Amino acid sequence: MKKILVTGSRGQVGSDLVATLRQQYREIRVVESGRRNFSDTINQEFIYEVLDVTDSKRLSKIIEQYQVDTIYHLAGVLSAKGEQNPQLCWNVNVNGLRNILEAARSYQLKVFCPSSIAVFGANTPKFQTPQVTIESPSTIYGITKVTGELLCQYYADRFGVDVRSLRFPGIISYKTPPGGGTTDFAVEIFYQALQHGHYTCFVRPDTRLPMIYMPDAIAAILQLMEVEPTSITVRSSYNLAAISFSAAELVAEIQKYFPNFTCDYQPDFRQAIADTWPAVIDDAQARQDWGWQHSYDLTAIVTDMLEHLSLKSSEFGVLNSEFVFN
Ligand code: AKB
Repeated sequence: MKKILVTGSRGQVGSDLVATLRQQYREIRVVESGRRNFSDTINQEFIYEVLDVTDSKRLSKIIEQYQVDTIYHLAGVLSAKGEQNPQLCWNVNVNGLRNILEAARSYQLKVFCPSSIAVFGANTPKFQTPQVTIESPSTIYGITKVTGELLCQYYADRFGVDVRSLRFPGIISYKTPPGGGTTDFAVEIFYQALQHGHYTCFVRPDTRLPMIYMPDAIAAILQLMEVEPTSITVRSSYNLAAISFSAAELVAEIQKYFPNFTCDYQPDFRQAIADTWPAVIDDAQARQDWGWQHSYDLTAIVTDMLEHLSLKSSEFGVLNSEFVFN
């Protein structure tokens, strides 16, 4: 039986990944973990452990207790929150990852850890951004992700650690909202459309960024983790693309369902971050090495998001009855 530890398991990616792992694989034991204590994890069949990934002793204890063989390391601080607390961002993203890789070396674990399009910067080609190119991030988050990629490469080359990674674009999902990212507008907009029929967007309408829908992101993680090690030619992190759209194009797509939905634009500090990121990513290497392909385009994402958020609208309250999706 496989024993999987997921760090940051109640975050945006973690909550979807854990659900999919439990659904798709019968012969596994998933140990969830995160910094916070959740009351719903007491007295239930699922295992949840409080874990701050900067605490290497606690990490080792959990690995030994559950005889973990694989880690999906999703705990991290995103770009916007990172700018508000650069020290925390470095500590969690770099020291946390180093602890995971050290544990992987000692206990011979397989590891997945996410990188980001934030490794790129203003000097990187903005369109068809290649797998290997200039990485000149201007955010502390981007700097931690470049460092993380180099650490992954080093641990793979020097110690033979089987670590695999993806450079995620913005991830859109309905289960758990993201927290503290620059691409969060592409999720917030759906909640605001349903609740208020209006959204004030923190980036300009022409801001075009690479994005992916959660089911595609989860499929990419699981596909990458299942492929034979010999097929993997990139140990730093694979470029991963699905679609790219501007904020205005997203608004127009939502307006196809809700013609009265309005959006105004008040760019804040996150605009400067978005301006340094690529608009369109070239992920040919991932497609070639392990057959990556995405399923959801913008229309499919908007339809699915509105459908699912309408179903759970009682949780966050749809204020405007005109904005009921059916
Ligand atoms: C963020 O906006 O910080 C993240 C990312 C692209 O890494 N979603």
